[in-house]
Amino acid sequence: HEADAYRTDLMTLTRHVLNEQGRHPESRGDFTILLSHIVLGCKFVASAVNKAGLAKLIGLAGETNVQGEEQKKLDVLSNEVFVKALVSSGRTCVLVSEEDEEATFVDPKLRGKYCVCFDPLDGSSNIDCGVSIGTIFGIYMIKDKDNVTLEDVLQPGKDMLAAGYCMYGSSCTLVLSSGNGVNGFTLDPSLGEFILTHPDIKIPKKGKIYSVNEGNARNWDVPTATFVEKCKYPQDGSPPKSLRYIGSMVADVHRTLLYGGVFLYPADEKNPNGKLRVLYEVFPMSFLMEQAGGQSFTGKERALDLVPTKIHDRSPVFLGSYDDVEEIKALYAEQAKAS
Ligand code: P6P
Repeated sequence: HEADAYRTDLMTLTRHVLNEQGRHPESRGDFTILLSHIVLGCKFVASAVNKAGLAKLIGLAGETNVQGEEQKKLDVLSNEVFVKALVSSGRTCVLVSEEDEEATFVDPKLRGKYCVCFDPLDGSSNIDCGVSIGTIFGIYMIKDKDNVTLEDVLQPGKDMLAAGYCMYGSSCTLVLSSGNGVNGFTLDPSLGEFILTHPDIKIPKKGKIYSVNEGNARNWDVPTATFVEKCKYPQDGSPPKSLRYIGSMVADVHRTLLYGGVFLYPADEKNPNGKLRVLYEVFPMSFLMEQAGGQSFTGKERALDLVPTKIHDRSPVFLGSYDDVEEIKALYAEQAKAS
């Protein structure tokens, strides 16, 4: 009967979060309600993304649909869905979205105590060729509920309460941490529920994969160029590492988390702060990496120690297996000493 018990004892995301809430007896369940609204957004986007290819086929996505209305682009649609879900949760007060130039301050009547920074559909340029894309989010607690300002979303990443991503690929996988380790859930479309499939994810201490856009090699600084060279031509007789680069952050980070290795988006002469955004790409992924036993570095400091000055700030990022990032930190320390 063991097998039957397993099949009926489904650990859903909702149950898992309620269990986490149980760790905080004083909690009124606000965080649980907030997460349930984020999950609702993810389910909607998963369904829309899965239809995107079909929609394009029958002339819906990005063109006029049968009623002749201009069909919204998927990232615009996803952003609207998340903003509406987060506002209607009644648990948020400031929202930062990759799609919106300015932060959204929730109407005081609907305000809660959380700030959410998110990229509703990261990597959306990859939709048409079927490459996995995703939603990335990070959650802060506001500092003073009677005085809500932009400072509430310009906190260092180490003050994030929770972070996660939802990857829309061959299956829909939601990876989440609220500070007690990392758990992965897979959407069972027949139930409409996220089921715990990857409990307590830990990233391998060292990996055999490096993930970077080699097309930028001409502009790299010495430490990055040296690290990549060592991946290809190891000095210690170890086999060369494999290069895996999907070009969709959620997919590259998810592979790094499960298989180990290191993902790099370095600074270069063209982009002195790299390309990836601090609040809704670098911080959430760095939070998850640390919670899974890995680490994340900007070239100058621990990524989560960074204090953003503007909501769309960028930062270079080197994240993944603990030992691999240590190697990169040593190369940057050498450069700092030499300069
Ligand atoms: P590049 C996608 O456009 C994105 O924002 C991330 O998802 C991805 O990691 C990165 O940009 C890819 O950038 O310059 O290598 O195409």
